[in-house]
Amino acid sequence: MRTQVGIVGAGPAGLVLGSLLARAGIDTVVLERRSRSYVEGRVRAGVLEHGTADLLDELGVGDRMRKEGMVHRGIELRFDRTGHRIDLAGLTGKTITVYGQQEVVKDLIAARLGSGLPLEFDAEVTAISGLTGDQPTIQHEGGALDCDFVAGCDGGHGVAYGTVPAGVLTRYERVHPFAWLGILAQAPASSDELIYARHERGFALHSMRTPEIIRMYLQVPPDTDLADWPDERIWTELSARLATDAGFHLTAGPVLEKGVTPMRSVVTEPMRYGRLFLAGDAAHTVPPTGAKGLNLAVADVRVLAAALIAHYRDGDDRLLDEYSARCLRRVWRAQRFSAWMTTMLHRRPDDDEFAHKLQLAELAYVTGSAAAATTLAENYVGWAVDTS
Ligand code: FAS
Ligand code: PHB
Repeated sequence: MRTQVGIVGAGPAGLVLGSLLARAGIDTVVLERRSRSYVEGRVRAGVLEHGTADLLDELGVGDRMRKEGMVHRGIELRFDRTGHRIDLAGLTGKTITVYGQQEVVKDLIAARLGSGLPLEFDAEVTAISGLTGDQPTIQHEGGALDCDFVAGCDGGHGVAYGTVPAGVLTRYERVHPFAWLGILAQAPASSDELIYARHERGFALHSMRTPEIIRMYLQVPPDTDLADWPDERIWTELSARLATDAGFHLTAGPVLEKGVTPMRSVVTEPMRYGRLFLAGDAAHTVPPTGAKGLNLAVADVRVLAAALIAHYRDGDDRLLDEYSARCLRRVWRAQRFSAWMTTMLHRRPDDDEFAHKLQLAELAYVTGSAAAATTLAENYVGWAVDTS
């Protein structure tokens, strides 16, 4: 087979890139290791930045998001048994949309298959060659795909990164001394907005997918075994960490899905090698505290799509040459914000009492100062993507 852009991975990065390029008449093939049902069943991110939601509308895949997604104008930071609202819309004029990543992926897959564009499931990419030439080849379970460019959108455990010779790329990594135990449960949301709670026992997050399905997370040790966390224990711990003097009540319900996500911060530099462009989690991972993961992936491919379109339409490679530096400025900005949110809200095992007091002082400042709250709000709702 042959195409102009070979895309490895059918997550948000690969699917949004395929959609952006299709709109410009550029041929792509998306190769996905897993089955369609597996990809559509993965429960991951839940918060769409303002710009991400608008892009899905632009791509013609926003209808269900606008119907089923929930527009939120604020979030709550909870500490010392008291809630403090951050007025995202009042401070930035922007909102976020709560709509599960798996729903975004379903909408993008349906649109791609509906338009008859090639999307191969169960087609694991095993090798990529010729990246320093002008005709790379992607080897996958179904055969070989010749292309002009390869987009490595294969996530944090993909193959693209490994096809680059040792010593060319630099990986900056921080492994955090905790993980998130996440559950999806059939229960009405106990709050209209997201609650990020800092508690002596550890961090907790109350989010949701629909008014009847809630998504919640608990900070747990990194080596946590799910078998040690029966539903009863999860609900008890969540209630303890979210408790307030005003008498907050967390409504429990049947747990539909649970999993433990390790907490890592990773950045790969540069995000390009010859004809290979890394995008999304293939290039970087952020702790989910700042709700940046999916949104960063979308921002990367918006720049990559603009660059590829300029190449094919005008023979102009300026944006391709600037791709990595442009994306990395945004990636490190998101890393800083995610690290700040994570440090402010999580209990590190080696923290001393002074560190705990500093955390509380930080939270009191962020919720007590318009300037500090604006800092959080403008990063949380997301920044415009410059593709000029
Ligand atoms: P993805 O990982 O989504 O997609 C990569 C795709 O490439 C996958 O479908 C994979 O099967 C495929 N692939 C891999 N190797 C391949 C190969 N050799 N050949 C072909 N295909 C291959 N972010 C948040 O903001 N909030 C959260 O709560 C949150 N929770 C998360 C929980 C988990 C368990 C994980 C792993 C991530 C979570 N994230 C969260 C981050 C997540 O949302 C990512 O940022 C987002 O999926 C990034 O999208 P992609 O870059 O497209 O990568
Ligand atoms: C989610 O709803 O899955 C979610 C929301 C906010 C986060 C992380 C995850 O920061």
